[in-house]
Amino acid sequence: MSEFTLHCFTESGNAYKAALMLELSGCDWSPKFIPFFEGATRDPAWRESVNEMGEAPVLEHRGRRFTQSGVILDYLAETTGRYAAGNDDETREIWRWILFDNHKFTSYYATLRFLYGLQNSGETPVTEFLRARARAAYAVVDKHLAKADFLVGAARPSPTFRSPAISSTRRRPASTGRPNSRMSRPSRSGSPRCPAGRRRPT
Ligand SMILES: N[C@@H](CCC(=O)N[C@@H](CS)C(=O)NCC(=O)O)C(=O)O
Repeated sequence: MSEFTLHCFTESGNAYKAALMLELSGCDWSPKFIPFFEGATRDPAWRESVNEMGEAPVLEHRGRRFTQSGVILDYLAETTGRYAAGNDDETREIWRWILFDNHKFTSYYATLRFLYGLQNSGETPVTEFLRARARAAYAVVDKHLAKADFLVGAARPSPTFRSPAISSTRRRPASTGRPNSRMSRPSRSGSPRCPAGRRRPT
């Protein structure tokens, strides 16, 4: 059994943040597939036993359970010592970008991607609203990255965990809708496949 278990599904950008961090940190981990599109996270029993908030991702480690991608990244950085903040100022900087990510990219970009890319809503006033805000958020990040290699910790030998967080929302164009492979499909043995984090994300 792996040391870490990540409840996830492949279309989830928030799960991807945690999966990427686990891979980059060299953790011994395995995915536990959430049948999200069959409504698993709305099931009261799932909420009772896995996450009362009804969201992916969920990380299990040594009998403890963690939810919220930012908290999961924070826990992994603390536990592994990889990509951690070097001081209090960096900690605050990381949380500043984590909160920006959760607000702007998850609520605007991820919702746009869900409606337009996965549900094929077509262009609507709602998608236009979301796209304008997502573009504005990307512009903020692009402007910051024009001056630095990483959002936080540019001068350090390795980036902080802020990078896995943002990378999940930057990994695909907005209009993706094609089925993806790794975290969603059972393998031949019946267990979910492990995301191949060392390969390029699609
Ligand atoms: N703030 C949360 C957002 C998690 C989230 O929205 N996850 C999506 C999948 S990517 C989900 O499970 N949504 C279910 C819902 O909102 O009902 C995090 O960063 O982990």
